[in-house]
Amino acid sequence: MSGRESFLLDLQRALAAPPHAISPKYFYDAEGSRLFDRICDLPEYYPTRTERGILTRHSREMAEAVGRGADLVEFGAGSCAKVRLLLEDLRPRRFLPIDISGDHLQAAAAELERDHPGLQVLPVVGDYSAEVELPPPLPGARRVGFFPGSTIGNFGPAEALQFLRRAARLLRGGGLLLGADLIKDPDVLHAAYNDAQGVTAAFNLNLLARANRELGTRFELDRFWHSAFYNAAQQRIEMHLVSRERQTVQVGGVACEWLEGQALHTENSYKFSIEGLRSLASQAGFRPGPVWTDPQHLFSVHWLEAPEHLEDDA
Ligand code: AVJ
Repeated sequence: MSGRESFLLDLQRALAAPPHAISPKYFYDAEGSRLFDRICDLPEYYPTRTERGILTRHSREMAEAVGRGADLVEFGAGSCAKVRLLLEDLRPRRFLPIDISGDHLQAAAAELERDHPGLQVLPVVGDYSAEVELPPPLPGARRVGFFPGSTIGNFGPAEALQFLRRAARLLRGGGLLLGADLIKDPDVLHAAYNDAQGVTAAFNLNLLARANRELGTRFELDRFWHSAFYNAAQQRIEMHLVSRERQTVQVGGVACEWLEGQALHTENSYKFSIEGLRSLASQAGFRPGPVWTDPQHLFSVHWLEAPEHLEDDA
């Protein structure tokens, strides 16, 4: 099925019946990727800046844990900006960035290769939350995963466990360098997803703008508002698109009704405790190693070793 077809079917399904939820992967067309890059520069959005600080400050220790000359795979590489902070110390033999946003990825990979002659960069366009086909491993190199940005927080607990189980299998004999956002003052979280300039709102609403571009729908963006709040019981930020009024929108020949105040759930962003994340990783078959964090304990980066022989290798 093409990307367009799956977007259409998923959107129709989300609008037809509760729970009215759609995967956040649909945020990332070219425009959405551009908006996300702008989010990363916002004063309120601490995760990117904080993680970059951690990677910069501790790259040498990370290289010691991870080992040099790896066959490095990044899940959801986007602009490939973060791996740059590690390359000098990590010195991987090859870099395989995986991302769903094809054009964005190809451009970023080309730039990276230009800036690092000698590094082999092989972009893989695909959905890392599903099974992706990777080129065969480099003979003699350990496969190491890099999953920064707390993108793992987009998964619910069961899906996160499933993702980590697959990653442990894919990376056995190597490991995973994983960024995870930490549980903190809800006011800080709230501000990070409700920025003053409205970039996060535009990012959220871009889901409907993208439908207009790709699916020929006629969503009027000003008839919806961006809602983002911290759900403390579930330890996650939730984002929703809420209808300001009662309305009907045609989606691929299906009339979709919105009641006033009806919400389409577009994203979860789970927050973690260091211990909670280590225990999840252990359950998935990893051996949790060193953890690096910032002085304010806003964000964490974990080295998770994937043993050669997994216990639940079924
Ligand atoms: C890319 C999933 C880590 O959850 O913070 C940013 C996405 N959504 N602002 C996050 C996002 C709204 C981001 N992740």
